[in-house]
Amino acid sequence: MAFDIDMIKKLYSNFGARIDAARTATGKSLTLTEKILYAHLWQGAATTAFERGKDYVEFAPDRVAMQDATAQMALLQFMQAGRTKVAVPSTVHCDHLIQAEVGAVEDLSKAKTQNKEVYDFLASVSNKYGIGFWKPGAGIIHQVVLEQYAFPGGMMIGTDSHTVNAGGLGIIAIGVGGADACDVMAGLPWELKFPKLIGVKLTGKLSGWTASKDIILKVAGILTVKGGTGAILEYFGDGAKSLSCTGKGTICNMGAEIGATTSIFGYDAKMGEYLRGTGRAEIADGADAIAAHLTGDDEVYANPEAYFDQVIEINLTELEPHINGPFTPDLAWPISKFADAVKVNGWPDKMEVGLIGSCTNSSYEDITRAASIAKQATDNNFKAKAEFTITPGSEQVRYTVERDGYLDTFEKMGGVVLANACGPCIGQWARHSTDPNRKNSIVTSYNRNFSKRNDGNPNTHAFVASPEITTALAIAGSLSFNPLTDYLTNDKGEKFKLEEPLGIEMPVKGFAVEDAGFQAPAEDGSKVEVLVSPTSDRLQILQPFAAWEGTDLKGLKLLIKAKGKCTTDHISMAGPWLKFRGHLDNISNNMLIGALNFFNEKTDTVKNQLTGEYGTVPGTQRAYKAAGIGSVVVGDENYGEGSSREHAAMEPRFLGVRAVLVKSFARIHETNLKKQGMLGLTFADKEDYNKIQEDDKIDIIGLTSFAPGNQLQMVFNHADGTADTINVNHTYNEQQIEWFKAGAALNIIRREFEASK
Ligand code: MIC
Ligand code: SF4
Repeated sequence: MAFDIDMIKKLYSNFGARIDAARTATGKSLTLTEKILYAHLWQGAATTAFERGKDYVEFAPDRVAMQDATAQMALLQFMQAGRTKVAVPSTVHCDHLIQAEVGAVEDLSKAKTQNKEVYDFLASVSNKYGIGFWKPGAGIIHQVVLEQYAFPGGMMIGTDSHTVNAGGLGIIAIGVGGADACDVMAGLPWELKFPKLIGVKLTGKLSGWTASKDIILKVAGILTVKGGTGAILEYFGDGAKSLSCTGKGTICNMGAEIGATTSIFGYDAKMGEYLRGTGRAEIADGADAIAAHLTGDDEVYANPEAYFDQVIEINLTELEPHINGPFTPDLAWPISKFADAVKVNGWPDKMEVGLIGSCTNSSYEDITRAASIAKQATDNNFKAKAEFTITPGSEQVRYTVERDGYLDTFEKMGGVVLANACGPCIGQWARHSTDPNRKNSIVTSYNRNFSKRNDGNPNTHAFVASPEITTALAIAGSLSFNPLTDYLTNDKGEKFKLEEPLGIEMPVKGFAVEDAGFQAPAEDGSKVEVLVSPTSDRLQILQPFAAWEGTDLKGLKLLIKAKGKCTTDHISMAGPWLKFRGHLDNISNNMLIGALNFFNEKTDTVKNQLTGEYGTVPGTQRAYKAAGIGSVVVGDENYGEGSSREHAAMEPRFLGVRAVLVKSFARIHETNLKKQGMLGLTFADKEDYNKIQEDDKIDIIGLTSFAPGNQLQMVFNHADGTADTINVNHTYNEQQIEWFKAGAALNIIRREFEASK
């Protein structure tokens, strides 16, 4: 379970020298982000000034973390890389596959039976290759990483977009697809476009009902779901130092919702306290010794406009609690304006369920603040009007808050404690509903609220808020309740007002746990066998994708022109489909079923150009595949936003889609497409989106001279005999073009391994 202190000490001992070299190379003072990035340049990579948003740079991350739903594909790929052990400390966390239904104990035991095959697979691959394994029930990956592994000044990647949560402890933590994780575990460099930098200056101090969550809800409103794309957000200022370490984690966590590569805070006293409180005093001592390197240079924070590409300033003293939604996390409402918004927009005022916890908000502090509200309801003989659930982030937090009586407080209020897992946050929720067609509202302290995300129901209006606001609203059972100003009346007619929440950052008696749920790998895994049954419907050994045929691509069919938001949830839905995450053929049956077809405004109904009939997207694509015909997917802005799941790239690749052409991509998804040997292209002129017609046959020209910076051409041959030729952009560098040619990045690793034998 132990973090790798030797690795950390080694990094810290070179830190100053690397930063000095970077200062000399760039000729300027450095932000914290730059310091950490430069300290992690791949060995041999030149320390030079990189152009932000442009230069691809190779890095050497210190760690890899994987959650069960994405680890399956990451490790199925790793098994083909020909290595005997992972090259950097890595862990697997079983958190996504547990369905929330009645409560922690029953749900966990059911999950262990239902997912036995997958858990056994993950446990044995981990054992074989030297990967730490966190069993189901141990907790949500990001909370466990924050408690056990994150450290100031480090760099880690994780196969989940909320890996960024660890930024709360001053580490550059980035969400990636499984193929990227596979590279790093195989001992190869990890490549990232040198990011743009957004500085967020926090002044003042939080008070009353306002929590760390409200800072990121506000930032999301300012930057929108696309505003952080290609950028790292660096928080600084006195306001930043006043936030608890886990509160910082919450802010970094939801940076994923604005597309940020990651977010980070400089090392400070709160982080030191958290490290010591979670049994990592050695790291705190090491960080104290190089504290000046673990924050941005003074000149940078004194004059941020000169060093960041964009600067945002937020005065925490004036910040109101926020509620964001519905259907998108960037629709930000200060609580004083929310009741009106509910009325004007006709959102269902009745709040049916309040859900707190998740990787975003399940710290000791969060739980204690929410519990202080719950307790007031019980003390005033007021029974919560809405259903209420709590998902603790880790067994350590759960055990500690139970010991300290907080779970009891929630239960008295009518709350149900769910397993330490993602549960309803990822649609693993058997919601008890009488009529799924009824418009209804829920509020969560989670991060995402895309349509259908939590319960699969498009009629559910999901809003996100802090745990304390969520709790207050659940008590009142109404979206338009404002706990800052409004009163509640109990059955006896007694009127009362909820007092401001009171939280405790670190447990006074310290954290405790009986069994944290960790399983260490075998020292020598060579004898460990990894079994995948050929008849399994949940796991399937991967077959390599075919290499590029060496010619331009002609006569492709348009599979779908997707309209509007097309997140990874639209491309490869989670919820009921999570069970097929290790079986590429089976999960491909969900490909793009949530995407809206531009031509008929329907989901999962596209024209099959071979028959002229309308069919499902996967069904139609399978027909093209059977006929040996490739296809093209067309999309709108920020295509593939949301999660890191590479299934959204592997499914189209597997079913024979040859290119995805969109107005813009979300970062992780674009990389995932490239890794899998797919063409991910963008319109040079976004207006060209309008030229694409339902019956188009498509050629992609220029592939024989495919080179960095060169446009490609696409010809859209319309049914009436006319054609439009358009220019399309790409961001492939030389190495990524090699991935395309080889059919996938993994094919190259495999080839090199074979050659080295
Ligand atoms: C999510 O929050 O959407 C997930 C589930 O954690 C995903 C990963 C996945 O799809 O497995 C993420 O955020 O990357
Ligand atoms: Fe799990 Fe939700 Fe966090 Fe994703 S966002 S890791 S699904 S709790």
